[in-house]
Amino acid sequence: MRAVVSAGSIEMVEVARFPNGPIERADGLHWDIVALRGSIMAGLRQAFADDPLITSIGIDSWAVDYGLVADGVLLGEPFHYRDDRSTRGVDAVHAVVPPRELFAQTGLQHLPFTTVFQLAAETPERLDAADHLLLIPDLVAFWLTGRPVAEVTNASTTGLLDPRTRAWNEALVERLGVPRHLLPELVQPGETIGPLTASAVEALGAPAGVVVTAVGSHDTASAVAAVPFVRREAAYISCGTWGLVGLETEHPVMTDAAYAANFTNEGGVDGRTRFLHNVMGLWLLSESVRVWEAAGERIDLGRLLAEAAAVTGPVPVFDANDPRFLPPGDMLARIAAALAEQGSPVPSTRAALARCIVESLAVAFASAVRTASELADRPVEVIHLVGGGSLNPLLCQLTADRAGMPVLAGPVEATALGTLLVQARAHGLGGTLESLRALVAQSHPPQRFDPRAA
Ligand code: LFR
Repeated sequence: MRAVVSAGSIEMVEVARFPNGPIERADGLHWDIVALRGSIMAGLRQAFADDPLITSIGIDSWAVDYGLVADGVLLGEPFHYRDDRSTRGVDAVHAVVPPRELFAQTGLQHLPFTTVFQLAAETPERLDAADHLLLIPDLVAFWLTGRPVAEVTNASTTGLLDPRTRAWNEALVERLGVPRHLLPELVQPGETIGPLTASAVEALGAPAGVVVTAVGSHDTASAVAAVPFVRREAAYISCGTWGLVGLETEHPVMTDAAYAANFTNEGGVDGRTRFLHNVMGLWLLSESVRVWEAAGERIDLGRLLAEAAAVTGPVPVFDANDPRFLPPGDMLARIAAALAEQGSPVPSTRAALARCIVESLAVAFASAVRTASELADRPVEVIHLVGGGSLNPLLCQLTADRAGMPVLAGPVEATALGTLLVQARAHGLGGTLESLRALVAQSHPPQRFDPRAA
């Protein structure tokens, strides 16, 4: 995306979009980092060709995954968090720091793929060889500027940051034997990471003076920064591959109840806390579509969802939080098994199965909103649903129905808006997070879905 932002408007244009997903290698699931880098560089080159007045670049991606860098060179393709090697690391970490204590130290929900578990599954040789551990957006910033940093919102997903001080948790790092020198200097959203290197300037055809600016480099942090909240009694759902459901709070919620409910305290822009729960998200649907397409079907998603909306009669629901749905593979078989185990009928048509998936997501979303509200002791009267899921009217309507409150859908590009607004603010726009959100509300008015009577 590229954009021109002023006090009254955001003009945003999509420059490039490219596929990105897990690839199977002999040693497990990875990211095709060479292809990713090529697509990023081509997109940036195009952006500068389209608008030579661009002054700043901001970078975000999914969380937790990292590259190890030695002498400026990446040591192999980063692993994908859906690779199951990290489950080996879970036991190793818990043997040193039991789960309840780990929550007290990090504030994080247990997810088997958190960076700290991935690191525990690394070989000591690879860790010893490396100079820096760089989360994916920090790796891209390193390629562009030569400066190794750790942007704090994404660092908050590693399981190595103290959520209260927002500094590396030195004692924990030492106890777990993570080589301290791997963890770079932390930077805050809005800080300048640095100018482009001479070779980046040349490769991108960039004008003089362009800098890389830190943004909420965790995609969910940027999405939450751009939620057009108009009142405090509101929850958000950032819904794409994942559904991240929760509240923005002033402080982490580190209670026993938050631990028991497996809620997380990730770092937000401007020192806010993203108190939320990871729900499996539209991955359930996209993996199902992948299975159908692998069998030779061509799926028109819009049509499938329209048919799913027209399904009548009782719809079975399954637990969308079940960890069995995490890895890639035959999603249809896993959903069928989950339904059969609980004695529910397995839908026999594609439309009915799509309805069952979306209905199950809506149930999980509504439940996470209720839990977040209870745990943070804050009333919630409206839900903002941003990201790709906001284009799915069935999901928005069913979430409103199940939660018994209005859903305000959009913007779909909340993450991009969050990265652009934080850059614009750092480079002269000024303002508070609330004024940035007001700008989003004005430029991207959400679509309202009222709950229907049961
Ligand atoms: C969403 C997201 C989630 C994180 C998951 C894995 O894209 O960043 O916030 O838990 O991906 O990194």
